[in-house]
Amino acid sequence: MHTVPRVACINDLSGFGRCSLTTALPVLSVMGVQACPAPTAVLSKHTGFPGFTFTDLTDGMAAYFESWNDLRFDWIYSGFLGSVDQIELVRRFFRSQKALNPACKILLDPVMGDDGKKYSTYTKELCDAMRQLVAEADVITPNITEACLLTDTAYHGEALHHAEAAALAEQLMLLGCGSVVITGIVQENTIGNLTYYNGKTNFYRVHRTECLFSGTGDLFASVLCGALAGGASLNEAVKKSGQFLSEVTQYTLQENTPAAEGVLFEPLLRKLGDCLYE
Ligand code: PXL
Repeated sequence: MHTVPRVACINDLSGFGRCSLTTALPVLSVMGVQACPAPTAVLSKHTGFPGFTFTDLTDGMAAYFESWNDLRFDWIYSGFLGSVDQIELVRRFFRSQKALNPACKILLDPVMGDDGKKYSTYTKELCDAMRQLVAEADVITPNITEACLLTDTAYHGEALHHAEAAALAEQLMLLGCGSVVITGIVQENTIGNLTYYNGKTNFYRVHRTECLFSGTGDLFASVLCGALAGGASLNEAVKKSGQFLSEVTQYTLQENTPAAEGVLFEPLLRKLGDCLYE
């Protein structure tokens, strides 16, 4: 591992709305990790706002990744991907980095939808391609909507018993990934994240806020990535991410800002730097 862990962050850059790269970069930096962005698209605002512009960057991505073949990454963190071609380019990048450095680990957040609905950009072909990409990952972080889409399971809301979530995680493992974190499992006034690793499940629950803010999945995966790249175990990393998300959503709720603007993580970001390389 590098003295400062090095992470390739494959995600879109949305100019407004606190998601994808504008979340990943500050979070990883404050956690003592070098974040190297590979933008998949540039949007003026995320897709939850009317009138956003979208510039697809697929055409430049092969050369971009090619120019990184003289670098070694400790982790690759991949998020929003907008086309089947892009998924294929990312799959090749995963493989070339693993060939260069077998210790390189992959965190794949299969950003496909939320709250029972696919994002407008998500077609059946994209779902199929994402399923194949999951097979390459060491850790995946689907929410319940994404877990259902990936496993062709009917979605019945965010409330799941432990056994139902564990069964979903087992289905996801069959796709070929190394471990699973299912995020956003609601149980009464708590929200939990279930890990499945080495045949064992763990469930971490925190206090739940009533409001759904956009970008929480990106924030969760970014903190998880920072902790993992810093050497935390999967269970430690999930605990830390869940606790941070709980604090930040409670703070955001108090401030009463529009949900589409995302969670106000900036005033609390410093807290993530308090326990570097635990
Ligand atoms: O937070 C997920 C996400 C990432 N990237 C873009 C989005 C969204 C959610 O709406 O629009 C561009």
